[in-house]
Amino acid sequence: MFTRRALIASALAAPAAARVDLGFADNALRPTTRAFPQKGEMILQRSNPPLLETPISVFDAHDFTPNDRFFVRWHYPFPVSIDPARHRLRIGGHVGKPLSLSLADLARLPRVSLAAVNQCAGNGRGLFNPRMVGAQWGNGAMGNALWEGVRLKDVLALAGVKGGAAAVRFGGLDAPVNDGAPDYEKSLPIDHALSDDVLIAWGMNGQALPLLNGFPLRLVVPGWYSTYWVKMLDSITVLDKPDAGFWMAKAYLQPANALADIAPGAPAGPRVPVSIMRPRAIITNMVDGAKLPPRTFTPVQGVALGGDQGVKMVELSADGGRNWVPVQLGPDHGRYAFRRFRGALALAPGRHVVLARATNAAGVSQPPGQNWNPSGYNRAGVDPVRVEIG
Ligand SMILES: Nc1nc2c(c(=O)[nH]1)N[C@H]1C(S)=C(S)[C@@H](COP(=O)(O)O)O[C@H]1N2
Ligand SMILES: [Mo]
Repeated sequence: MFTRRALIASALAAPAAARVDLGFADNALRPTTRAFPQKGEMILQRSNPPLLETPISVFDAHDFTPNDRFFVRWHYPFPVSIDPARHRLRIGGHVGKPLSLSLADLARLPRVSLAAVNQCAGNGRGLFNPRMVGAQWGNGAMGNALWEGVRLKDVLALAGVKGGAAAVRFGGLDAPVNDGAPDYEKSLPIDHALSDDVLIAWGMNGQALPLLNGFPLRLVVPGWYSTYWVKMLDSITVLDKPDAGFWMAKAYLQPANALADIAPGAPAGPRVPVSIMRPRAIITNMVDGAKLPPRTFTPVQGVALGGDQGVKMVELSADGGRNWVPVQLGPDHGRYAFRRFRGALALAPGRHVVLARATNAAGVSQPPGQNWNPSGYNRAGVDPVRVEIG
């Protein structure tokens, strides 16, 4: 006698027995677009609000990522027409004198320029295994630019930060789609906000910021993930207690340990806001799965970042990490910038896995495996590149 459940089970048994092979590599479909204003060819992750990724080949050709190839990430819709003459930056909260500053007001302060890597906290999320929800970035949600503007601390001094300040919160012109969704606001602890290297920038690689990268003003927080680099900056609020808002207290949290990792499926445990980037080396002249012609020495080049410290060393391995050889580093544009590297490996015909590993000036290096976490933040492990010679 058949129960209903048994009938269903037997009906499913036959088709489920055959293997389904769709014949395409996971994450292989990466369409590009040239449709976005002030942008050249970009990998399209999402059109609205835009998520545009920089093709890795762009990093292979430049120390400074060109503005028209620089990645783009927005959570919410933003104005697509901005009159810089009418833009105002409001500074309020726990200050002596609330201010509303024009771009001309800001330009009267001492000017600073600084090279720094802007990297999404989710850069490389699409390379984790198992995968998690969120934008399936490859390693192109990052870029290096020369940022020009003024020091945040000089702007805060104009308003006069009162004693007992705990944090500084930043907001931009973009706004949530749904009623009640929290405005995109991020904050820095007061000591960090008052440090020398945090900038309010209007310039990027000698030009105005592209609109998609935050025209006319953005925060630059060197060494920290770009979730803090608030674009189209129009409000700064000094807080007398830590920011309890959604984007600080509920979003962009990672496991509270050095590598921000847990075993896939393990309980999340205590979490802290993402902050300082970790050292990474990304090979840019060969893609994973490449077939390459045999050569005595196969060139391996790429870009490295050190987090909030300079890059001290990049090493290559072609034997699974048993032996590492240091490679030559390119020009030093400062501790927060990309450092390009160039080396070579003697690779015999056949299959190889090429590894590149960065170490920063504080001696922090990349772990061999992936630092998996449920949101796919802070990817820090060595990214293996599989190649076939011959
Ligand atoms: N106003 C505003 N600023 C923002 C965001 C945003 O959604 N709105 N996203 C942040 C995140 S998560 C990233 S990764 C960077 C991306 O900077 P970019 O688009 O200039 O590359 O912007 C940051 N600043
Ligand atoms: Mo991001």
